[in-house]
Amino acid sequence: MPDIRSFSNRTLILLSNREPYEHRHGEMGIDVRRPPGGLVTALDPTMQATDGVWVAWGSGSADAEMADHEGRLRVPPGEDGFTLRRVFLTDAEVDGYYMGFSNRSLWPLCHMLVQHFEYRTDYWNMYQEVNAKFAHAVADEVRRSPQKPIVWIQDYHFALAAEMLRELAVPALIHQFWHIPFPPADILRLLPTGVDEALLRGLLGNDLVEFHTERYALNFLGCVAELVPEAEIDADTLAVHYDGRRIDVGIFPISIDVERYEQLASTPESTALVERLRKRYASNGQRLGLGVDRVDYTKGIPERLRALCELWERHPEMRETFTFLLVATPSRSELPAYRALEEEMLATVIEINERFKTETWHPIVLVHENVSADMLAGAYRAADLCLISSLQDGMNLVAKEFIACQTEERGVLVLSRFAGASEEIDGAVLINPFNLDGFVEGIRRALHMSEGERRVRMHRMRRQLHDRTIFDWLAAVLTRAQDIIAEREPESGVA
Ligand code: GDG
Repeated sequence: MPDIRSFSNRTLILLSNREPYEHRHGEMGIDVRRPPGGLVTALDPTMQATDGVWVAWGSGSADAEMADHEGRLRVPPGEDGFTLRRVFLTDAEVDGYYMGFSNRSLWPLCHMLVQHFEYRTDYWNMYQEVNAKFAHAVADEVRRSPQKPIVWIQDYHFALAAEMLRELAVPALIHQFWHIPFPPADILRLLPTGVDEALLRGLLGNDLVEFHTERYALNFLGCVAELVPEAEIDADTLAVHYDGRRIDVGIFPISIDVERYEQLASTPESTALVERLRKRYASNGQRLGLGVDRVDYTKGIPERLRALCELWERHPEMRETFTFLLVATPSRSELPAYRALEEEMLATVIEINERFKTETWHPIVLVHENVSADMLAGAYRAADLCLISSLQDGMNLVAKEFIACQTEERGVLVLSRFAGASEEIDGAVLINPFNLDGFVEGIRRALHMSEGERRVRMHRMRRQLHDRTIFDWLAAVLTRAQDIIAEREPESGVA
């Protein structure tokens, strides 16, 4: 757990697009939903201990009626932990800021998948307006705060918020975690001239900008060096001198709540699933492979299906002995590129199954829906192999969840070298999803790996993961923020 004692004279004000609790009208009245993901769980204790404020988009159908006239309410529901400040958006704002600039422009650009990049001036205008709207809500919370706050911005939805907060003269340390890759300047420059620079200046409003890997941090510094003429880069200490200030750039690979996944993998429900899956697909020398993704073009799902198809084509002995379970969760289906990908995936799965199926066996078992966390954990534990084929991926938490759930240490992680996780995890079989032959060989190698080698690799990865949980990540980020305050305000007594 992060050491937050020395933090107790600061309020943590967090800004993210997704809210930690969402109220929706359900059949039985109003339901509250907590989005899946470790960030909310990890932050809850810190938010409560610092009496923090979480500012986020109020996206639920019953969100407004559960909050006061300023969009504020106390959460967790029924408890008096911290304040959630909901910012409500019009349909036009959601279209332009979220669907538009965030997900059609920045998401593909940062993942360097330029064929999906779309820019429209109205997306950009709305992104600026909505960033300003959130910045005003954060500034208001800073003003209300009885003690000096720390503002922590999450992700690419808010590239402009830090600079806007600075213009509003908000007296707080401001830092931002960027969850996705940061592209090199040649890619960022696909934005219209001036928009690329405006994004960088927006991020330079922070006191500290955090990335998962050194590669993304260096890309960011490279972009600043090329596109913000008066900024001075200090590549040795990873810092930028700009506008009379020093902006630190930090490397903080995110992780998961490891113990929670271990526990999830041994609930009675998941244990029953493990037994069912192993009996059906992984007994008598058969093997079970697994993929878990949101259906997103960054995850390399067609590339993975192509490699699997080639494996069964070139190595007929793998037919009936190797089955692949594909858990593909619908995502962003309002966007045409995601609908097209979904159709392609469904058609390819049918094609592969038609081509290789026998009377008793289908090569791919597709689960095309959101599954519960303990079912997911059971699948991770049952699998002999987990295949991650991202074309680009900030970190990829599936890799870490698989490792956490592999309590029997039998499985092999086959991991794209374009996932941030590949720069941290030591023990996976690395593949390049753009190299079909190498990808097929990687899967074969994993399937033929001796039990001893599998165990040694998985044991090593599990040990590493235990030393780097999401709580260690949070502690490292918050400690760095406190160190910066202590350097700048020695009288604050923070350190
Ligand atoms: C972004 C960055 C970075 C998926 N299907 C189900 C389900 N999931 C969960 C997984 C995992 C999460 O969704 C996906 O996390 P990833 O890290 O793989 O990817 P993004 O959603 O793209 O996240 C990424 C991350 O931010 C954190 O910084 O690692 O690179 O792109 O936790 O388990 N969960 C459940 N049912 C499903 O069907 N319960």
